[in-house]
Amino acid sequence: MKVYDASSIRNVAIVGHTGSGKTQLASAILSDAGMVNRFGKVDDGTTVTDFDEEEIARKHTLSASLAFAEWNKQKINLIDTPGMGNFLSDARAALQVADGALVVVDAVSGVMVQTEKVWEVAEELKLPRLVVVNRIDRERASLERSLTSLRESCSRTVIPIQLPIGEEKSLKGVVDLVTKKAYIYQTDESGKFTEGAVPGDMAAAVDAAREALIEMVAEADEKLMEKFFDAGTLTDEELVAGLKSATSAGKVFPLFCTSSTLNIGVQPLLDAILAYLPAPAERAFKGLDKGGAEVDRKADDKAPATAFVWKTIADPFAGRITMFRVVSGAMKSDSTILNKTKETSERLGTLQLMQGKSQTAVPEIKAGDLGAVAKLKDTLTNDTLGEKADPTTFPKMKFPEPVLSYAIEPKSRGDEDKISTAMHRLEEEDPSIAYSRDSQTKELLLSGQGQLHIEVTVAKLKRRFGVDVNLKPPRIPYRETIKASTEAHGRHKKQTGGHGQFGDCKIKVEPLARGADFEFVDDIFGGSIPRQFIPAVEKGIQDARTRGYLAGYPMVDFRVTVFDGSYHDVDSNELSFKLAGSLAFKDAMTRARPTILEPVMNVEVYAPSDYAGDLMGDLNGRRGRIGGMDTRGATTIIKAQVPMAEMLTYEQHLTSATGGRGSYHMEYSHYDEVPSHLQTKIIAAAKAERGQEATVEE
Ligand SMILES: Nc1nc2c(ncn2[C@@H]2O[C@H](COP(=O)(O)OP(=O)(O)OP(=O)(O)O)[C@@H](O)[C@H]2O)c(=O)[nH]1
Ligand SMILES: [Mg+2]
Repeated sequence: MKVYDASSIRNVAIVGHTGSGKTQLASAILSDAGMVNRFGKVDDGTTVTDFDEEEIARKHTLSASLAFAEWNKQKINLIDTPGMGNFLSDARAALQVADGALVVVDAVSGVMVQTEKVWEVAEELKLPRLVVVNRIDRERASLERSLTSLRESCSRTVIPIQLPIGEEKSLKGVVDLVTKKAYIYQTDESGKFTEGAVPGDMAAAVDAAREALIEMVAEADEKLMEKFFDAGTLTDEELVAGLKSATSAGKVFPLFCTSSTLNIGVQPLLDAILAYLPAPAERAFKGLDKGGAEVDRKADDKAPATAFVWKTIADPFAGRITMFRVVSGAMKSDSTILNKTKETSERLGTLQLMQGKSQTAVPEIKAGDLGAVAKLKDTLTNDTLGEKADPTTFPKMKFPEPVLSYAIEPKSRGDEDKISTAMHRLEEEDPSIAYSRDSQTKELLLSGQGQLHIEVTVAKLKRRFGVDVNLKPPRIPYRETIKASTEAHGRHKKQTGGHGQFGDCKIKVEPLARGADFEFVDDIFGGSIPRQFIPAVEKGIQDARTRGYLAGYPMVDFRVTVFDGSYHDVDSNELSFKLAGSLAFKDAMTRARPTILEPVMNVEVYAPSDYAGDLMGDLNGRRGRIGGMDTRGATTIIKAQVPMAEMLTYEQHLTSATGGRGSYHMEYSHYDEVPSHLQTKIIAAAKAERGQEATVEE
């Protein structure tokens, strides 16, 4: 295996909405570049990049994976990423270590919700992008509609540099607008093609599209603009050079047409990756100096060795696999390096290049390249590896906070300990999940980005670590609050033989605005309660409010003012005042009109417009408030606010209602009062649960 340097590598993240054909495209690339013997198919579970059993079974990418193609003596590193919303954090990580992206769009549905999300991330990272309109062989595919949606939602400067020859099933190949050549493909998925003249009936369309391309490129550069005005056009050399600099600068986004199942249009895309996307040598990587200021790190292999860890895989056999980008210098097998983040030393074993799951051992990996190593002891995702004298570290990627929790319990009792070890390994692999134990209910909680995310994590737990768990219905993080102000009294008095107990306080409770949480005010004048006992009163109220009043959920958004009380010289102590506080709280609740709050989510649903009416009806039935509707091409976007409790089954509903063509995104918005008839159910459920626990404890 040749060692590539920073000028002969391209690091490309393949991103886009689920089902757009990213994995299939990666497979066609690897096949056409001769990296694999057979053309792998997503539908047969034979691609290089979807190798995980769970991915094969579900026919979706669930985790980013790395492969490479050698093309014209250059190395193209491909990172295939998940397009489903639950797993998007891996696409973010991939974009972080790439120097360019292929944004893949389905030619039938155009831009979808995750297309926009990944586009935004690429924009933040100022990453050059090529757009691939894939699945152009499908019925109702349309370059024109896809382009319109791309221009509306992503950028005005997305510009075709190819046109497809033939439509839908009769797709034959593509015309390259730069060279004005036609590539006609064989129909046997071999990727073989012949080069020829532009078909006569396309001549006018090709001229017009080429004109538009030249104008767009000229617009991105003042000097070219002048030339364009003088000569009325650009030369081929000017066009190619202009396209390269405009693409590298993120000013223009060239668009390609492919069918990755029929293996059409792939080689021109590979040529374009080399021609228009920057090599690591041409693009600095952002680092931080000692004081935290941004510094540019060039991919210079003579500079001190440093690497950024963008992903960790929890393999039950190989142990931890650490995936990194060598930012500068070179990493060597069987050497020692520092983990700058943890300030520990790491022994590197044999460095590996990854081709999906298969690994090739290499003696060194140079600046700009992506590689992996197994069995590091302390190193995790987001860490910087480097040399002692070099102060640079790399900024940490942010992972999304979990939005949904399920309680899990092991099927066999002996697995309790195993669960926590395995879950910690999986948390290392996927920082967007969280594992904890509920301090109130003692349940084990698994939190993630959505139901599918949780299910996949549970499947990994079983398959990789042999731990089988039951998923219990997710818990909604309800809260309680009050609707009325009142005054209340709590007195704790006990006389038993010697020392007695005495605490007494009067409080006022009043509702506060939503989101204000809890306030405690000490309004005691004249020493009716001695200073040292006020914190005890507060503690008593705090404990009582976190246990809730109606259904055991923490009480929020209210103020308690303690304004009077009395004490006994001998019998008063902290415990007595704590109990008095808690009694006063309970007394207050009988008049303060306590109520239950539930989280409400902002929901955006994307689906073909034919389904809009039904989907809105369904959202109404879920107590949703429709906030607006938007159409983009053939897609309708519905915005609504829906209680979280009603959204737990939404994923399955949307999939079956739209035949898998709809998708949605949701995030937390605010807390709102639960309608009273539902409160009764929540209270009954809480009682039943507590009753059950009581019998278990007996
Ligand atoms: N007709 C047609 N089908 C395609 C094409 N590319 C992919 N497909 C099919 O579309 C489905 C999804 O393809 P994938 O490559 O798994 O899509 P993906 O973008 O990787 O999806 P995620 O991994 O979920 O993000 C599979 O059934 C593919 O066979 C294409 O160009 N034409
Ligand atoms: Mg995929």
